[in-house]
Amino acid sequence: MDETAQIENFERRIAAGESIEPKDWMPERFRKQLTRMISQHAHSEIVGMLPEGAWITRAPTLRRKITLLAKVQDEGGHGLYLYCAAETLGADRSELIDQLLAGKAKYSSIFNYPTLSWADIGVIGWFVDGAAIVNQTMLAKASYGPYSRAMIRICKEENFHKKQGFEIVATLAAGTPAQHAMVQDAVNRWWWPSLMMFGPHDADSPNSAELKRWGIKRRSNDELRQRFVDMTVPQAQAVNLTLPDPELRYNAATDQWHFGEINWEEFHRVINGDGPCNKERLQARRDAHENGRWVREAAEAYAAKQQRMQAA
Ligand code: BYC
Repeated sequence: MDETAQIENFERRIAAGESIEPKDWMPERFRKQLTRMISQHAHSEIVGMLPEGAWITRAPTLRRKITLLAKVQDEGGHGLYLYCAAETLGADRSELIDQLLAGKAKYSSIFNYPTLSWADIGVIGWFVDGAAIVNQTMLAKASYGPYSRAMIRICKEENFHKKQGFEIVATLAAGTPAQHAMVQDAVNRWWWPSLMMFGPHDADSPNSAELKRWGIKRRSNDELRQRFVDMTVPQAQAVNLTLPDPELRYNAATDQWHFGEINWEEFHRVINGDGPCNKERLQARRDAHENGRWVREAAEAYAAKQQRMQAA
């Protein structure tokens, strides 16, 4: 088959809802886009362990501590599934990690904000995992098999993460006036960065058209952001918290919540390395990588020894 026929065949399979698997023919551009997106997603999971990890030692009860520990470990596991999915496209995991450590790879903007109080842990579960579920439930239907299968497993765990977060929020919101104020403050700080997680407006999203054409993204950035807002506003009302947007109002004609404009200047600053915690996050990953060097070297030496013994 010549390349035009291969592309036609590939697009026909996608249109028929078939899953593309690692050994199937795929356009180089499809491979490149997926490697970009999956590796950014993997980095986000790993860097995403840091803001919440900072509260493991300060969790208010043993039960909260065990739950948070499990959640942060889950994020590490998600990163590993996703690096494996990127490897099925021919990417080299150590190169991907080097790109992250060199500050050349993107990861989700949300993880460049600080966790200032215990209430932030609840709000991250509610907003950040909530936004991730909206996005990843769509990606669970992506046309690339290893990515969509990773998403199905990840979404199951994210649902538990969201519930634990909302339970913390509901408890604090129904607590003392000081606890209510603490959780309201966390909501005020995390709301807008959570909306930024969905990426730029559709008209300003250079990758969306290609990703949609090849069935990787089935919904646009703006559609998913709207879905998240519509889902979250009633949840905030149910626990007597307000969202920090004076323009927020229900539109009966569309049955949707209208919301104000995101600060895109802040978004671009954060994704280009100048958010409140970008430097701290990268330094923490570099330190972890360096501190783990002896483990990698020991594992490699052990594997080499096993190979020598088998060959002898
Ligand atoms: N942050 O053309 P666009 C989690 C970049 S972790 C940073 O719309 P695309 C969790 C974008 O990459 C959840 N960068 O891009 C973990 C592109 O840059 P390049 C993370 C962003 O790919 C721990 C440029 O802007 N989820 O759940 O069509 C604890 C133009 O954008 C962001 C994923 O990674 C951003 N927010 O759409 C708790 C999901 N937005 O590469 C929870 C997978 C945009 O051209 N990824 N950019 O230089 C996606 O769904 C899509 O890649 C995005 C962006 C919606 C993020």
